[in-house]
Amino acid sequence: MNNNSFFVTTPIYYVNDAPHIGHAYTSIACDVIARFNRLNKKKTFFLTGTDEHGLKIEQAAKKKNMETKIFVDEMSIHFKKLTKDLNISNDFFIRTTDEHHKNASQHIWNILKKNNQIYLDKYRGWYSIGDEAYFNDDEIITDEKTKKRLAPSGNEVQWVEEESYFFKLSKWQDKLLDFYKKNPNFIGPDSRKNEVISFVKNGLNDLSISRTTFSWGIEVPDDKKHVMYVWLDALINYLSAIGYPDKKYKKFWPADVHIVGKDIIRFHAIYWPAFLLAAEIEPPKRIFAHGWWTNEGKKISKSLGNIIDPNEIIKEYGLDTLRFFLLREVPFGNDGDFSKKSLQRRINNDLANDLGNLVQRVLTIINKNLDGKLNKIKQIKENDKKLYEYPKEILKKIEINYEKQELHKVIESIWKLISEANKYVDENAPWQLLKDDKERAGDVLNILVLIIAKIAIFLAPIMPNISENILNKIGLSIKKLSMKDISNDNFLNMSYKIKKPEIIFQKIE
Ligand code: ME8
Repeated sequence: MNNNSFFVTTPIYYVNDAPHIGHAYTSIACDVIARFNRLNKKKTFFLTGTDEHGLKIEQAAKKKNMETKIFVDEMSIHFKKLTKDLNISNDFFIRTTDEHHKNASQHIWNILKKNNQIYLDKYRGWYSIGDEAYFNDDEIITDEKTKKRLAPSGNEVQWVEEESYFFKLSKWQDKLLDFYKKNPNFIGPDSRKNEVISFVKNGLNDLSISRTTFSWGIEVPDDKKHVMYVWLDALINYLSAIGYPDKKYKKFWPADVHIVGKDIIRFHAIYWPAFLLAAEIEPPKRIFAHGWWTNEGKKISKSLGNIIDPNEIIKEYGLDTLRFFLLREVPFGNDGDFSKKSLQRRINNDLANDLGNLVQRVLTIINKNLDGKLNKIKQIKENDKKLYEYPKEILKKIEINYEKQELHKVIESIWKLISEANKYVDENAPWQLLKDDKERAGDVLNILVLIIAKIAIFLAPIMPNISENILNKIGLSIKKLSMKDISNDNFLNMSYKIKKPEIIFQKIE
């Protein structure tokens, strides 16, 4: 693996239903991480896609009276369209019904078999189609009213008894614990890490990895009666998408980070490294599980009829606003509640008052009073230094925040910079200086333009359109800039005339 490469993934989403704000959240977070790494000059590969096999999807197609393949083809398009609607910069969109993916999955199966990791037996136990997961007796809850048996997620479980291939997961318990110890950054945030480790410490059962009672899956090599368990098939997408089994997959493998929701941490932090170690493939470097969004305090679910369609929010408030809100409102890793009230508060305070106001007043003064012209800064005074050096100071911190997926801290740092810049405007009162000391006024305003450009560079991964819009007003484009320019003070185009800015963020009454 190339040291300068970076590989980030979203989960691949089930196509049984239309995408909603939860899917948008993970994809946007990964997009921000991918865009930052590209701006930081890493050779980046950003993967997303759809998970198209399994009983849940077969049943969803049946419900619609559609042939399963036609159904998944149609549903996958909605997810692909969402990546466009969200301005997601993915390098590839994998579908698990792709031929190449099927071959890669069978290839791994054969290696596991050759390595004596698989045996044939009979599965007797609980299965939740909603979760596509097996559960132990002690995990099952009985609903007092309906007497139905439920998985911890609330999904109903069914009793399954059928011939099945098993993966010798129990054998990996100690090796996994050892792996977590040697790789302390493997699971983030820490709260999730502790949860996973205590689950593994409680003991692992061998895992059923094939089914015989339905056929919508990847065939098990040499045993056509069986299809692979959908999670084995699904996890392999992270390898097949970058070319596995061809050696070229090593250009990006091991993945730098798989970003997932907390609902699927167990599959990623336990099953996935166990499968990989058993197949003698290096596990990914890190799994990060983010929290869960509710809608105005309630669980988001179809039966409650409170699914949030990201496109409706985009239509009402704008795409970059949504991207910003999701990452600003809740520390990445924690649960969050989506409400229009908090969205509007963020727009009025953070975007209109802080960012919008800064850009607006500085560029307007230059446009009105200096004929839009910039000059080289003549003298940096003592009281300029704090603001002038601030971007360089936070760059290192922001890089570390990105490495730990502390996306909310990235935004916090940028907003401290914005607040410093606004304070500097107030303290230096350039409108007054224009009357008293024109040269000093020019310096103050040019320092501010430089700072605004750097704010826009910092914002580019999070709000790509807004950032480009700001940069364009000062004759720049992100296409010609990188994170390195945060430490560079000479990239402003002095022959450019600052345009009169239009209002970037409208306050909401
Ligand atoms: O689990 N809040 O697919 P899936 C936050 N196919 N994130 C949410 C969310 C919410 N309310 N709802 C969904 C699968 N998500 C498997 C993955 S990967 C090899 C296979 C996001 O369609 C979150 O990232 O059920 C969650 O983990 C994912 O969507 C689940 O998507």
